[in-house]
Amino acid sequence: MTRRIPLVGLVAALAATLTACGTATGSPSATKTTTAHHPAPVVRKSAAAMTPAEIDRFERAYSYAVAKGYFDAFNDAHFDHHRNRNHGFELTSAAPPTVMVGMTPAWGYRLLPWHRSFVLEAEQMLRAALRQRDKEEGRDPREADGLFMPYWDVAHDQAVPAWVQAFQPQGGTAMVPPDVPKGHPLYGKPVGSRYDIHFGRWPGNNPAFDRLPQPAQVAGIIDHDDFPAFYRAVEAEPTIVPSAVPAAKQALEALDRRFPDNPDVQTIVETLKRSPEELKAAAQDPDATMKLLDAAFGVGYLATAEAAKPHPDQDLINTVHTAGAAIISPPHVILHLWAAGIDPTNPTVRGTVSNFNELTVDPLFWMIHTELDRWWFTWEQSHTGLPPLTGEDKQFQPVLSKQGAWYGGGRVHTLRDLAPTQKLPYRYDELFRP
Ligand SMILES: [Cu+2]
Repeated sequence: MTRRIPLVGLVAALAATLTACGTATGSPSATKTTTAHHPAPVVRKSAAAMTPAEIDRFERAYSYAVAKGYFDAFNDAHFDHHRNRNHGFELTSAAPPTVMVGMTPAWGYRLLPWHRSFVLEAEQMLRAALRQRDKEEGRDPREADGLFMPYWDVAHDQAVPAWVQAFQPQGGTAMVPPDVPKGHPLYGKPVGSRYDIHFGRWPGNNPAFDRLPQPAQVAGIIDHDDFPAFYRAVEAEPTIVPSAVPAAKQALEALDRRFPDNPDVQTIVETLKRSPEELKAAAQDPDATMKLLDAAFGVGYLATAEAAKPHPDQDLINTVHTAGAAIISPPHVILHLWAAGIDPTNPTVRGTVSNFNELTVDPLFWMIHTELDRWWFTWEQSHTGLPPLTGEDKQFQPVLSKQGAWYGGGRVHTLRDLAPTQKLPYRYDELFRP
């Protein structure tokens, strides 16, 4: 059972957060109130609020780690969904992308704790990488102690922060995934063989996914009472925008005339006939969610493919856009697809952060997941529910011990380490506020 924490608990949690912030910035009054037996938690900041020195430190660590191939093990871990059971839904490499569904509900409930442990491993690895680089370059390696993974405050920024967009680290390898479409540079290479990642990021350039979540929408997600409902709002539950439905229906009729018998168009038409209650019920059924997401990708791809033509039919693109405006996909997939975008010259090539086999070399991947983690962190300040996991599903080892040993990581994280937030070695500079 989940219940709201009484106000006193909330105030205490907020006070702890504020204390942590004060400590990190060196405020002497805050230092006095820090308990002696815990090192001060690292404070993760919004990427858009980082100082030039913090950005420089992060970029030096990150570009070095990518060039050295230190993210290769992270790429492979993220891609190995059978070992990690780390998503309720993930994307294939096909064009249009299709959805793979986790084999049990636990795969979905593991999304947030698994990525929480994954970011912790990455932070630890980046600190070790920076110490290495600092020693090579004769700098003071102690600067690495304060390195943190920033978050992308996507609802307020409504764009990729400028320094992040300019930062596109080169290097790293990944495994060739199945389902690579014809026309893609990896098409025909043996599945599982390694290739050098060609970094790509075209934020906003995906006609089907060109709207980011708004602050009020995120606040609504954080308002869900129990963990499963909160999780589904993050990863599984589409939202209908009633004001956009009439125009969307007209647009779908036009698409239906132009592409008769297109099953994806039919699926969206049927979905728009449903009530919000019916949609909520459907979101509990992974197969129904998969069908809807696949249909949204399929309809969206009508515009994607059109946009890549030498003389695109702007009318068709607009019609797809209007049809899509009535259904908002869950934010997890939107953040990946919006940030990655699509290569304007080749619609089969999506940006790095939407390819589940290679996305860890893009710092935006981590900033997306620290943002989702911040939503969960915020939710946890006023709710007591834990992910409903049992047995082995309560353990998370994103990086194997032999791969993580060099940076002191690769350990098993338990759900008790990861939630609730009190035992975490980090805080956020701010909880999510609409
Ligand atoms: Cu992921």
